[in-house]
Amino acid sequence: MNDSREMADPTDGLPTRLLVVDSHTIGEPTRIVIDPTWLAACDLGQGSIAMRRRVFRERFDALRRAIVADPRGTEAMVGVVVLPSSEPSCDMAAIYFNEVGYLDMCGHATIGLAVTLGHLGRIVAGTFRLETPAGIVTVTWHGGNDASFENVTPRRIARGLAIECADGRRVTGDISTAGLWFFLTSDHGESLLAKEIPRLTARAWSIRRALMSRGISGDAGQAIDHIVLLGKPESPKNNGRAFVLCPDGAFDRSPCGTATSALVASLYADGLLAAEKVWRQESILGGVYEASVRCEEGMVVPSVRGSAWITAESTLFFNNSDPYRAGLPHLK
Ligand code: PYC
Repeated sequence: MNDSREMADPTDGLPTRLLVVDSHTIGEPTRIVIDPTWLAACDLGQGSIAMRRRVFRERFDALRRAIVADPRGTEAMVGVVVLPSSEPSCDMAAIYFNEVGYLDMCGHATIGLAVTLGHLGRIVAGTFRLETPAGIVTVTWHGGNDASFENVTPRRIARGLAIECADGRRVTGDISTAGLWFFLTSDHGESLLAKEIPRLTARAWSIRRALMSRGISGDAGQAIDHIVLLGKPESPKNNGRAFVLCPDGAFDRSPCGTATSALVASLYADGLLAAEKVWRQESILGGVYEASVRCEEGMVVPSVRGSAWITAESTLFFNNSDPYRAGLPHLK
C-alpha cells in the first residue's frame, strides 16, 4: 500500500495529507494535529519542547502556515502539535503556532486541546500537566465542553507606561507577560463594541507600531505583539471586557486566556481582586472566561476556565499540483 501520509516532499516538509481536529473556544479557532503517522515520523529529536520547537521551525515551518493559513485554515486560527513531554512530571507537551509564527503558550488553544483530547477519548475528566515553551501548565478537562488551565506565573515589567502613537494620540498601559507579551491599556478612549472591530484593530495596530518604533520590548527583547484594550463589560454579570489584537493582525474572538491570566495577576497585585475570587472577562464578541488567582509558595498562579466546541475531524490535503499547498501569502 502506498501510504501517502509519509513525508511527501523533503524540500518543504509538507506531507500529502494530515489528520486534524478543529474546535473553537468561544469563537477562537484551534486546530490540533492528531495524525499518528505524521507524529511518529516527524522526529523532532530529544529535549525540552522549546528545543523541539526549534527543530520544528527548521524543518516544518512551511507546514505551520499550510495548516493554519487560508485556504485550509482561517484567520485567528492557532495550531497545536502535541508530543510526549521530556519533563518527567508532565503528561504531554505542546507546540503552538499561528499564521505568522510561534506562541510560547496559548490559553484558548489549551482549552481547545483539553476538550479535543476528551472528545477523542484520550483523557478522562481530571487534570494533566502540559509542558509548553513558556513553562508547565496544569490543565483540567471538566468533561463535555468545559476546561480550565493554571498558567505560568505572570510578570508585569512596566506599569503606567505612556506612549504616543503616530497620530499623536497618547495611551498609558502596562507591559506584562503570561506566556505571551501584552500591552494592556484602559485609557484608549474607544468603545469596546463588536461593531467597532475595524476601528479597534486599527487603534491597536497603531499602539503596537508605536511600541516597536520606540524599541519597547519584553525584558529579553521579545516583541509586545498582543495589544489588549480593556473596558467595562456589556453584561452586568461580568467584570470586564477586552479587545485583543493578536500577532497575525486578527482580533481574538475569545477574551484571550493568557491576556486574562496577566490581567487577573495585575488586579491581584493592585489589591483590586482577592485571591480565589472569580473575575468574569468578556471578549469583544461577548464570550466569557472565568479567571482567578491563587498563591502558592509566594507565587501567583492564575487560572482561566472556558468552553470549547469541536467543529471538525478532518484530513487536510497538500497536493503537489496545488499552487497554495503551503497556504496563501499573509497579506496584512
Ligand atoms: O487565549 O492565550 C490565548 C490566545 C493567544 C492568542 C490567541 N489566543
